[in-house]
Amino acid sequence: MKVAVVGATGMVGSVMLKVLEERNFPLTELIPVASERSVGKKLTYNGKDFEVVSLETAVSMKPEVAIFSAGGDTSLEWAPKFASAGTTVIDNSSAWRMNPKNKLIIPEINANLLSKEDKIIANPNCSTIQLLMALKPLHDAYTIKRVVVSTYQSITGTGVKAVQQLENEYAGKKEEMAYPYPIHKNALPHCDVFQENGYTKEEMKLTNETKKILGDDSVNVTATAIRIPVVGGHSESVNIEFHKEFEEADVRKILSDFPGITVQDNPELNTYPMPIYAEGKDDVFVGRIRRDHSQPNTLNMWIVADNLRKGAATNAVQIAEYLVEQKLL
Ligand code: A2P
Ligand code: 11C
Repeated sequence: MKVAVVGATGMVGSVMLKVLEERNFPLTELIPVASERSVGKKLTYNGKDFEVVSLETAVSMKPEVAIFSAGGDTSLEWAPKFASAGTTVIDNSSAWRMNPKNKLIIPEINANLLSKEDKIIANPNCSTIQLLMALKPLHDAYTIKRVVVSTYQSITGTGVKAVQQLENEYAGKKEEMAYPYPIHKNALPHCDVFQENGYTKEEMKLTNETKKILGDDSVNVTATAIRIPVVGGHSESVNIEFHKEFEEADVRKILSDFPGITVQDNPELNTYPMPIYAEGKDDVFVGRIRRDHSQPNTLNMWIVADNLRKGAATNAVQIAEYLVEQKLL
């Protein structure tokens, strides 16, 4: 199978190559794609060198699958061109997520919606994926009424430029900045751009993508997204109000039984999820599970995952694996 990775030289793209390799994806030819400035550059995959090509060349090579992580504008312009050439696109940008014609997929939750007709499939936002992995089994059991989430997001979510900004700040260098303020020793209540309603785009992704993935507009989500000087993963403090009553022990069991979730929760031993543990792992880690004593049927918890893995590359590769397994390509 020919697989194109669009944005292969980027933060998420390089993890995609690693994940495809680790999971032994049935790939016969890798087509790494990036901007014109990277064409000709060599990338190593499974010990072999592959040359970066342009988008135009990649379309003409008619790959079976193209996994995109090169920004929304590139996806908007190029995903339809690949789709017209018969390629199934799995897109990691926000370009197609809320389009009613495109499916928004987390394989553990709703891969069953996919069919051969889906030529541009959307990968949800990283902070949405890890949230939904924990919400879905609890929604099935207790019906969620409202979620209040605050995120603590890794700078890797912004891309290479943000990692460079932090390194420049460590070195005391004044160079081009990815953020409007220093990120070293700071916390920015600002992920992605501000919208007219006072929320950022990242915050509204958490609200809108949740409703679409659960297929339930009655689930209310209000979010505050914060950027912190961390690499390795996004963390989320989550307060969930249910329609039905729950027992804490049952919540732990439901979460532990869900594929892709690891419960790390033992306050006596200071065991709880942290980005330094989640980094490089594919699971979503859940801890600090406790009843909210301030109102009925409400739960608090803390969710951490590697935003470049389950939040992006791993989820996209899992979609591709599902398409292969179910013969949907
Ligand atoms: P390049 O390395 O040539 O700039 P990140 O999110 O880490 O910044 O990475 C973005 C990825 O998307 C990189 O691989 C980058 O390639 C690629 N990219 C950015 N703009 C384009 C474009 N217009 N066409 C193709 N690839 C692009
Ligand atoms: C962040 N969630 O950490 C973003 C990165 O819509 O796919 C990915 C943006 C997106 O800032």
